[in-house]
Amino acid sequence: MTLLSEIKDSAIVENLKKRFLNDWIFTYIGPVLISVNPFKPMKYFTHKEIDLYQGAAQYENPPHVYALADTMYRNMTIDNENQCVIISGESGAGKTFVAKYIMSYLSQVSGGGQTAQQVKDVILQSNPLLEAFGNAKTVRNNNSSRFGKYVEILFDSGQPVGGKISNFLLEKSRVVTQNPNERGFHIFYQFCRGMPSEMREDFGLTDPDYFNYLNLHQCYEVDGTDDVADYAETITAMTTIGLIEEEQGNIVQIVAAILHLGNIIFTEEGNDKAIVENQEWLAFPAFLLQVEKAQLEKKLISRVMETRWGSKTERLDVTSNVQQAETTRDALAKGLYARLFDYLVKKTNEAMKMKTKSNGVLNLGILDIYGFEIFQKNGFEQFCINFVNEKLQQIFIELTLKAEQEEYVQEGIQWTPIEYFNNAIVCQLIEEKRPPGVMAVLDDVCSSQHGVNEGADTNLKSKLMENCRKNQHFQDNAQGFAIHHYAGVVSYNVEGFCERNKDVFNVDLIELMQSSRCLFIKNLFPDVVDRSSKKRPITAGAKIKSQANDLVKSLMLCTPHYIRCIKPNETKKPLDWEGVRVAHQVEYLGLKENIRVRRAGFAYRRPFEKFLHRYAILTKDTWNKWSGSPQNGVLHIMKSAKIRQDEFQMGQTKVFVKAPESLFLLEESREKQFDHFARIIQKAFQRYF
Ligand code: AD9
Ligand code: MG
Repeated sequence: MTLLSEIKDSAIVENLKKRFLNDWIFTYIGPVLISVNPFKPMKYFTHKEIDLYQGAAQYENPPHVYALADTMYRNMTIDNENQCVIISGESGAGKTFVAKYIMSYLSQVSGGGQTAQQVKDVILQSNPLLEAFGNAKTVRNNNSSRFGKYVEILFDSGQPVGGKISNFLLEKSRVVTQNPNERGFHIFYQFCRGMPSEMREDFGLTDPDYFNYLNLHQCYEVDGTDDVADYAETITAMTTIGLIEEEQGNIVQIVAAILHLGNIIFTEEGNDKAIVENQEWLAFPAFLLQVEKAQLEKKLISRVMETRWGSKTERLDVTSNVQQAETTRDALAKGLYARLFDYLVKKTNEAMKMKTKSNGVLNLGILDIYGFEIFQKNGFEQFCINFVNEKLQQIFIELTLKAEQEEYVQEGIQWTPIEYFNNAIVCQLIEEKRPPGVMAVLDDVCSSQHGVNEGADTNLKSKLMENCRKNQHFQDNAQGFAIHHYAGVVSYNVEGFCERNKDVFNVDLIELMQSSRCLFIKNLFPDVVDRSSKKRPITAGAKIKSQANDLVKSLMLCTPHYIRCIKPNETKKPLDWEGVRVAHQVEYLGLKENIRVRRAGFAYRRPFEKFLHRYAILTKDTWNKWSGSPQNGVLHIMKSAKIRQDEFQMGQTKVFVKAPESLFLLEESREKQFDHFARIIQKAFQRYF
């Protein structure tokens, strides 16, 4: 890309198109990898390519995700630095696919014994397991990640010794409802269809259309997905991460219980009071959850209120109306599912926990989150998803566009600044405390609410108008508000924002689950129930904000790599190129600015000391005995390696090299020199023995 004769969006799109239609899905902008979703299997992911890319310099082979994975792995082992790769792009652009290629590459090139093999198996198998429970068909993507994850692999001397997965905000509302043409999480269909029939009977699992949580829009099939085959894969994955048969049974039990909860329907008895329409519906979910049927009923249709008279506290059962009972039922289903998901992540982490302590451990992180989304109707979940994407774009801008240019100025390198859109202003609009951004206003409205408050969302809308309208990226509209995100304008419908943000799993439901005779279920709810506590539980918005900021902090401690995924069409078909869609992505991903900074700038920079340390072997004068300043040492090496004067510049503390070719030249000379030494040593060795 940096060699294009003219750097403008249309030329970038044209270049990507040519490559795409010739089956080249990868392209570089310097070290940044662009990946265009081919929507068909490509033939260059075999053992041959693994061999080809292993240890090869970037320029030797066509662009490939294996090359990026190899660079990360080598940087880590050679420079002793933690590495991370940030994979971004909109929903369906191929992030999860590319993340899996990286994991498989690393697992194949890194050696190790039994422990390493165990870590690799768990990491690879965590993919089908967490995808079964955390992915679903959406209109954008048939296998859309509905949670974010950061997978860290720990290495000691280049061998995997452990791993850790951090998960972010699962879209749990999908358990109870979906948009038209979308499904719930894959696992529901896998269990209903793939399980042996006698087992299915035990859990009351039948066709998905029997369950209210799945039959809302009658969407059951997904192109290219075989729920029966995937069921077998999920079971294998569970076994690999160490879930024994009994635990697997408990998991099925919970998933089935959730589906049966959804079939409990309420009706009004008069006086705005909900009752369960048919008592028979209660028995089976109560059995699966191992709780008393009467208790389940009571907790669904009433709630405990406490009133205080002086030092005395009185507990009162208050009946719910139909809508409140439905909300409670759905809250139980969502809460159970979310806890089950966290449990699976916890078990996966336990299975790849480092066994022995070591000081030399380095980590390599792979970030694959849900991509930027615009639907017809966008709710609280889209708001959170798009916020996290906004934060990742911010890291990219900070590190590749801003920091790079600032460094040139700091180091006194000649430089003409390049303009770019900095989305910090959008992040502020969402997460700033003062003046309050959308999240702060939302938390404020939620905290002033007591119990179920029907006008909360409307109140939110007017409060947002009051506080945020000065920001030019904020707009008011009929259903709620719109945000001008870096990737486009998204209209959010405020309906349900307050309830989803409060995310209360009420104390009554926790007590109910703690009364379960099934230890597995009981253990999912270790919460200490304190009704008198005035402390408000953390809101979903506050949680995702702090998770996103923690994530940014850990990413900033690593040497970052970037993959920018592009979705070529909406049809999900191979060789279909929608130029306008691609142009939009090229624009908002900032590829043009990225190329400009890259081309006008320097491909490589290193502090003088580090450079000298690495290339001292190239000259007799510098090898082991350089007594001059590191800066002069660098100049001496450059001169003897015949790197042209206009190919590099000396800054205050670092040397900047323009084109990667000069660097490759240095690397090659270094390798030759090593070979030369190796031969001398070998000869000496032979002579001696
Ligand atoms: V989301 O934000 O999780 O909704 P992703 O993760 O960006 O999204 P994903 O990797 O799931 O997208 O890719 C979507 C689909 O495109 C996959 O299920 C494949 O069918 C297809 N795909 C993506 N990348 C490749 C590839 N390199 N080769 C073949 C691919 N097919
Ligand atoms: Mg994904």
